[in-house]
Amino acid sequence: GRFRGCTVWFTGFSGSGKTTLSFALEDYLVMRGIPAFSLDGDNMRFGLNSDLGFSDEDRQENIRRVAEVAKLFAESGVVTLCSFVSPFREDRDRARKIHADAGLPFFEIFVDAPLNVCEERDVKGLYKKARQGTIKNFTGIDSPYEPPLNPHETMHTSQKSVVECTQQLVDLLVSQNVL
Ligand code: GGZ
Repeated sequence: GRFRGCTVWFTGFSGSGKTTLSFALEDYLVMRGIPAFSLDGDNMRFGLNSDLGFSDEDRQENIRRVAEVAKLFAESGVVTLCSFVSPFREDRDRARKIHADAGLPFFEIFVDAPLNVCEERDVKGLYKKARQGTIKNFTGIDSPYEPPLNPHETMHTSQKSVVECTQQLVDLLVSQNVL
């Protein structure tokens, strides 16, 4: 088949649904024989980036390393799905540039669930801890989030099902000649 390597970059609050969408899209692609792989905090922050925390500087370095790894995956022909809060525009722009310089497509997806919805979900109980002050620098509570100004797609995960969101992403990849 033809070359499809690219990176789909999901950004949004903790609990917004980034990883859920990434896994759903990965399943969809792999079932159709298209190599796809998900990178997120769970497989990056415990290994390669285990030396990094959540200060602005550490997040910047986290995103830089992830972007370099994603570039390599994409270069190898994989549809690389990155789910990171990635709260800073500058860091996401740098990730895009790393791909652009290598001639690889990069799609920024804003996973846009309102903070109060993410906080109500509180899957890991982290918002509660952030409100209590047990966790510091939590995005949306005491650390900023800069929404994308011009994302390729915005996913309203509080209003749409996972299936609907996945279809929206597939439509994007088709329109961008990845699929
Ligand atoms: C934000 C935090 C924090 C702080 C721990 N702020 O819902 P999760 O648990 O699984 O996703 C969050 C994840 C964020 O890691 P990232 O690598 O995506 O962050 S960044 O892109 O900003 O570097 C959350 C958990 O780690 N977590 N502490 N203080 N999220």
